[in-house]
Amino acid sequence: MWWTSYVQDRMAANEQVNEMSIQGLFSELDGLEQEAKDRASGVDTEGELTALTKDFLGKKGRVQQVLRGIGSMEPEDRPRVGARANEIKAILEALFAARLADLEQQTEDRDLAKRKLDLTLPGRVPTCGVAHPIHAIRVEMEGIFSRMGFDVARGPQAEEDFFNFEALNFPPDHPARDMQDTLVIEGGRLLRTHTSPVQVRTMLGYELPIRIIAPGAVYRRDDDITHSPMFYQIEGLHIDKGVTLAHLKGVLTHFAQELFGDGTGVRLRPSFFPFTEPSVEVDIACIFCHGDGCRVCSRTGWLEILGAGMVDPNVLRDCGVDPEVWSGWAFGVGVERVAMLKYGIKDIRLFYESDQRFLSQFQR
Ligand code: 2NM
Repeated sequence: MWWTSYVQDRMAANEQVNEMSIQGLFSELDGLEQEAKDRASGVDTEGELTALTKDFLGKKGRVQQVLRGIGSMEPEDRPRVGARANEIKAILEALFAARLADLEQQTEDRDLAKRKLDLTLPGRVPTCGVAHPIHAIRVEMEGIFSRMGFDVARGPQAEEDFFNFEALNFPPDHPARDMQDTLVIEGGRLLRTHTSPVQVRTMLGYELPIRIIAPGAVYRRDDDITHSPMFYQIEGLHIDKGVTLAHLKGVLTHFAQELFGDGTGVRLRPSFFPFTEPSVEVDIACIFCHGDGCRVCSRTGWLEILGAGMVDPNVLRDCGVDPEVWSGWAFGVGVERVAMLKYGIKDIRLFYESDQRFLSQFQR
């Protein structure tokens, strides 16, 4: 029939038109992809990229417009075009995301380049000051005696001969009184050679009984690796009725064991001081070889750490204390010597040189 071939012709023609417009659509989509790529690489700011993204992928964007046209296509053509449009959408999403990451990195790089402060550097650890080892040991020793009931007494470092020597039973010709050994200053005073004058002042000025320690700087004409012209001492004085050498040994044993550890051996040896009778040297069992004998203790197994004794009745009398009623003992210990033994320091001068490399090792 005439119309049959007409309809067939029309249908074929329609299909051809259809195929042509679909091809047009594909090349339009290809163009879209290329254009998006070109424009994305030309974008300089995040704001421009946001606008570009909206232009291509937004609700009314170019890709969406293509997808909207799908409704008017033949049903069998829709999937092909839809799939291609979605593929381009995914490509563009990835493209824009990558470009955004680039721009963000660029912004951060520019920002860092402008900075004088580098906030990525590790912080400086604040250094904390430490107590000087001599101070720390002195505080430790003061603590031991104060827990045993001793008060801390102080006195002048520029002393009178009377308090430093005369009242302490030093005969006028005693070698320590020689100007060669004692540092003498203007105005008829001397620099105290021990803190005993503090004990004298306490006996003269305070009620009995007495239980004190006198820590502080003392001065002697001495200068080598174990002696310094200025050093620190702690002296102790205990006066009461019925006080004996046994109390002295008990107190000093407790002191030595607190400082050097439980079980540290202590022994007394006879000695001589002008202000005590009897006088003793107090040794501790060598903290390095524990009594076996080593270089530090000269193979004796013992280390001398302090001097002590029963206060001489002449001293008590000169200081206004009746030796028929009262008795007492005294001791003196060098702070540097204890610190040198405890920390194994060979040269006393290290304590006074303020070298941070030395001092910072005493962080507690
Ligand atoms: C020492 C050794 C022995 C001592 C004596 C006195 C005083 F004032 F009571 F007589 N004060 N310190 C004394 C005794 C000091 O130092 C090695």
